[in-house]
Amino acid sequence: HFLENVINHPAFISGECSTRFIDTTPELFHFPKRRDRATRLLRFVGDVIVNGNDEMKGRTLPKLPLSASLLPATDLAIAPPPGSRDRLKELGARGFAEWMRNEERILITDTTMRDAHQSLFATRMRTADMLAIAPHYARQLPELFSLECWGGATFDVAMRFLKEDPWERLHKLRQAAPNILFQMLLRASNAVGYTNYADNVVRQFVQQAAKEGIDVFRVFDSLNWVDNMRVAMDAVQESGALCEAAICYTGDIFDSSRPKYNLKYYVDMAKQLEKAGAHILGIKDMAGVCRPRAARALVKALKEEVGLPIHFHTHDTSGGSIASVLAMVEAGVDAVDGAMDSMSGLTSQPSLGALVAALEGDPRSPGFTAQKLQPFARYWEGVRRYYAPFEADIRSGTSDVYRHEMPGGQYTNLREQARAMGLEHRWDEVSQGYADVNKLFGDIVKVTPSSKVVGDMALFMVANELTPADVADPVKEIAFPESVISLFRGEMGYPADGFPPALQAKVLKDRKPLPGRAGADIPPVDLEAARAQAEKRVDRQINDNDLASYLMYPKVFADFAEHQRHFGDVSLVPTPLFFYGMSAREEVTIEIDPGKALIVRLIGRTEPDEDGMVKLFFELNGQPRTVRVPKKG
Ligand code: 3PY
Ligand code: ZN
Repeated sequence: HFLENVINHPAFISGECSTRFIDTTPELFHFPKRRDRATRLLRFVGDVIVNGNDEMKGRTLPKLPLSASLLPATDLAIAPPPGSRDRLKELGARGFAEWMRNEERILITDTTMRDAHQSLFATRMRTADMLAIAPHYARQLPELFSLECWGGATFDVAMRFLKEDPWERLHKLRQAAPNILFQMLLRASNAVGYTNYADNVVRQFVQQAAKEGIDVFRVFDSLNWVDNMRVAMDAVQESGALCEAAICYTGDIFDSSRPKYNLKYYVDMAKQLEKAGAHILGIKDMAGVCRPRAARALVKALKEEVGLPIHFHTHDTSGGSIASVLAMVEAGVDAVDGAMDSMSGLTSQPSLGALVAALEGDPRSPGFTAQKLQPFARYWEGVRRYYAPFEADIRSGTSDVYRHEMPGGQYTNLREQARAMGLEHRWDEVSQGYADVNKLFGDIVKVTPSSKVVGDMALFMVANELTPADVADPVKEIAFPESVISLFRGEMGYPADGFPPALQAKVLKDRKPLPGRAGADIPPVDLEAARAQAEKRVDRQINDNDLASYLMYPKVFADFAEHQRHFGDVSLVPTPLFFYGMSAREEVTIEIDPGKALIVRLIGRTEPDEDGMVKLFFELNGQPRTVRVPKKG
């Protein structure tokens, strides 16, 4: 290819090339993309075969080989019918919200591609598994309100652990399902990160996400502080997308021992969000603690006091969430979240099949039958098996969640953190610690990132054998984790009633808390300077999506870019091959473009030579290829 490039180059043909021609003509090194891609992907596959996927270190592998999951039978040659996204385009955001309020059908969000896997298997679901089924959703389930498929922890995990580009995921899904609203979870000033960003970084992020196809932004603040939501909410409204501003539900409105989270607290917050321009009001019950009686009372009060359509999100951690959803439906909620049966329950959302079946024949039925969901549930069941090593070892729901209030989306991730610290066998202490820390911190709203801080502190206490009394003791020296210092400094905002002053003083020592909103204090980032810095770091030009990734997670983005340079776009590799490699004589197809496939067959391998290199013999689309891989460790 190099020689071909040289002899075809116009400078070479015209004889204008000097002896430095090769040094000064970088395009000579641009080889046909496909071969380059194949080489890099084979290098990746070879590495997994020889060294295993880093992600699987120390985990129990499922029984191999895993069979491919069965897709629904859909005629993909037929164009998708109009769906909720077409309605948004027709009516605009306000008109759409008005339509929602007037619609008798209950509107349904499927969270399978975001919160369900975040909550069940530590956010590890890969793009390939979503992309395969997306065109089936577009054709068979156009009645859905939305697909929650982006944001929350998926952004970070995609780059950090799965080595794939979250923007590419969004872009490809958008092409595959153009008619259904795409919904993301946005942590307001924390965007998709764990601490407040500069206001202009939050704005840039929202603009890019809307441009790439997000239609509904569920915006929340981890301490329910509306002032900290305004920048993100304004940016969403400017983009033309639907701004769903959420109240995070904590405690129990009927628990008189915790009066700060009473009905008035939520109604007041909802009114503030309405005033701030929300199109939809979200009730985000991230831990799944909103019981049916509270659900009914809450929707009734909110319907009386605010004019927005209401969208309920909960988790099934207790096992009782479907009762809360049905109570809300009866009380007049407009939209609810659920997950496909095989991706529901436990710390995930309640089952959509059960919900739809419960409403069959009801005036509020969503407009499709539970039966229609079965092929989707079957597909996801097969996919879920690929990720078995990431699942928490839990057999049932637990109503203990009413005590610890751990968000469903955090549960498996915190267990992962505990595992990484060698503390998984002390999980009971960690969950008790979580409840204790909440009390120490003044009974706060716990959702990312405040929940992450509570989790960090609980792990810290277990690892260091600290009791709540030790933490509160003003004379006992404690080197608090960074995230705890950051929380008490107000870097993630403040709860309505502030933090307990004695503990705040102990945590901060001589540091001063921020006087107001962190975003007002953080100077705007010079975006072009950041772009130049990122380009230098990854040694290539970057686009606006890359810039947003870099601004969120500079190191994670740089590491991911390095992986990509070496191994190519590994999101294309089928999940069983990605995690578990392949055995001799096995044949796997990697679809690198629609209709373009690499058929990879492993013929054999050598033992490591004296330099530790293993030779792997493949057949790639029938042609022999050898890959040399260093054996690690
Ligand atoms: C997230 O922010 O990732 C959450 O899922 C919060 O519930
Ligand atoms: Zn959730």
